[in-house]
Amino acid sequence: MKPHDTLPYSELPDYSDDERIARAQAFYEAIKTRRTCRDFADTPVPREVIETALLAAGTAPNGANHQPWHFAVVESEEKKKAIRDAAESEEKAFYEGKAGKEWLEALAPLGTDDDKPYLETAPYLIVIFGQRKGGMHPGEMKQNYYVNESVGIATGMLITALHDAGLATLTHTPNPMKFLNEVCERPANEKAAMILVVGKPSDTATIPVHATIKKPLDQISSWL
Ligand code: IYR
Repeated sequence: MKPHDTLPYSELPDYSDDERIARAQAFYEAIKTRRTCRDFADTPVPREVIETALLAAGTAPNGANHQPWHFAVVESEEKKKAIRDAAESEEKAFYEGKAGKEWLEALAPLGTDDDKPYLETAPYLIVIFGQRKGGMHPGEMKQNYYVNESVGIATGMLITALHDAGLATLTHTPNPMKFLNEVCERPANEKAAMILVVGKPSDTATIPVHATIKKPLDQISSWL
């Protein structure tokens, strides 16, 4: 192995325990107000907010630091319509039976259906692709590692950054998503993971009560 360069681990602030507790609490209070939104306003959002949130997502831990993701930011009316049309026809088949009874029953309290007007109304659709091959540098076609995990973490950080900037999101996963390569002009080594719909909620947006019920700590964790 060649020796590699290192830097001191110095950027993490050394809070007191009390500060850490207060900060953890404040972050929880802020993030627990995040809600999936299914009714967006067409109000524009500055591109710079999206760019900076994408830079934040791009700092996510990932396999071999190959950063195996691509974020296609769709803002043109024409592309948004193409995505809506294709997604709605996939979703129609899903809701008309492809999903199966158990899945449709699980979704009933969310009130979702195959009508997805927000795919055209929201100012941005960020189509998130995982790169099966790539590497760190442009033009490389190396094997990438832990692509799904890396993309999942980056997406979580993107949602968190956008929420912190006061924007609502919706994770949308039409199935299958192959059509997104063509609409977003992405190569075959990339696979769409999801569409993140981004914008401001409409004045009349609502949330299903079902979605507000979160498992308590003793159900989501154990201490060994
Ligand atoms: N992709 C569909 C269905 C859907 C599936 C799950 I699991 C959800 O939590 C919500 C929706 C849709 O977008 O309607």
